[in-house]
Amino acid sequence: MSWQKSVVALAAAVVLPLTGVMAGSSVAAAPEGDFAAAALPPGSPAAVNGQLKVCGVKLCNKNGKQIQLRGMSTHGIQWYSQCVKTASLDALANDWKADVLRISMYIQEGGYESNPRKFTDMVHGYIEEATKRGLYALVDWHQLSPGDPNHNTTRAKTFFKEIAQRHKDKTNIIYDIANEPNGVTWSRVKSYAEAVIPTIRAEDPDSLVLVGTHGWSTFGLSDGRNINEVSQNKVNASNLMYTFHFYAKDHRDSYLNALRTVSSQVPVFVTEFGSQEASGDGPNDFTMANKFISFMKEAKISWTNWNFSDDHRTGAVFKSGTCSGSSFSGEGPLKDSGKWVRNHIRTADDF
Ligand code: IDC
Repeated sequence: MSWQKSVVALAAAVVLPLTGVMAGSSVAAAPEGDFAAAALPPGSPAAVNGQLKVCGVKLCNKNGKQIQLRGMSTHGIQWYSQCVKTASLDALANDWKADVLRISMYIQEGGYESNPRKFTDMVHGYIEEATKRGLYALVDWHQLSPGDPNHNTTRAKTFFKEIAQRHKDKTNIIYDIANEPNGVTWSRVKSYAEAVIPTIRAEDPDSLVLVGTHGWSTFGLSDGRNINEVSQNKVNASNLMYTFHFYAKDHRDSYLNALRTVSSQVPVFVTEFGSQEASGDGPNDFTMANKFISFMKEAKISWTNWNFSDDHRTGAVFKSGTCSGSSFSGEGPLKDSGKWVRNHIRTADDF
């Protein structure tokens, strides 16, 4: 494929060393405009599909064709930036043939709130790296604890305003404004979304925005709520999808049934899932995970898997120690979950 050749050429001429991105230092010091505005390689997933648009309860590309995107989520970039570098991103684009990179920026736990400038610049850098490789860049505002996204509304507006201002001319940005609301009602999540989305749309009016749902993005199921609460009280915004997360070993058929129901009611993007327990660890259940994968394929539900790191847990795709090296292609560096998900990403796209 021609875009892969251009990716190789581009990789050889990387303008912004990723080590700088990781340290946040040289990027932060760079003057405005030094963020080499990357172009999408012709024929790449993001070039072929262009600006995404919600069509009914599905996701459509620029031509109005229903599509499914598949890819990986980083681990928290405050902990595992060493896994998001030239060689690993090349493997994700060229060997895994992914369509989308979810950039997981925690807010607490040593994330954004501890150094907004540094983390915003890291995200700018990763967006350019995703763009060079023809991937969609899914910017994940990874609030988790506290679970009420309103705790971070002011920070979210500041962050997303700058991200949208800088990248509004790109067609491959997806904004995920709340990773996993929890211990909070749906109406509180809805108010948060309605406060933050106008900030993004003021800069980037046609963008695709995702919002997490209550109960750790389970449409309230994990909080013991009725999953119809969302469809009965939708966020007042267009071009919006709701997110659903599952961990197959723990969540099983009841969550699969919930996903079937909610995805027939509203547009759904699965921004996080694993084949293990909800801890992202423990035994894989590939039989159950395959049931979810088949359904998402049939319903054209886009997904990103957790996670693209060498953390010791079973849900991290790389074996421990992989990220300090430069070999990320093939099955060699992968744990079982990595082999499994790479196979599910490599199969032919539907666009
Ligand atoms: C886990 C990380 C782990 C970290 C923990 C708390 O793997 O290293 O200590 O978060 O931040 C989610 C969350 C995601 C979790 C993941 C696995 O979005 O942050 O990652 N998970 O537990 N929801 C369900 C599972």
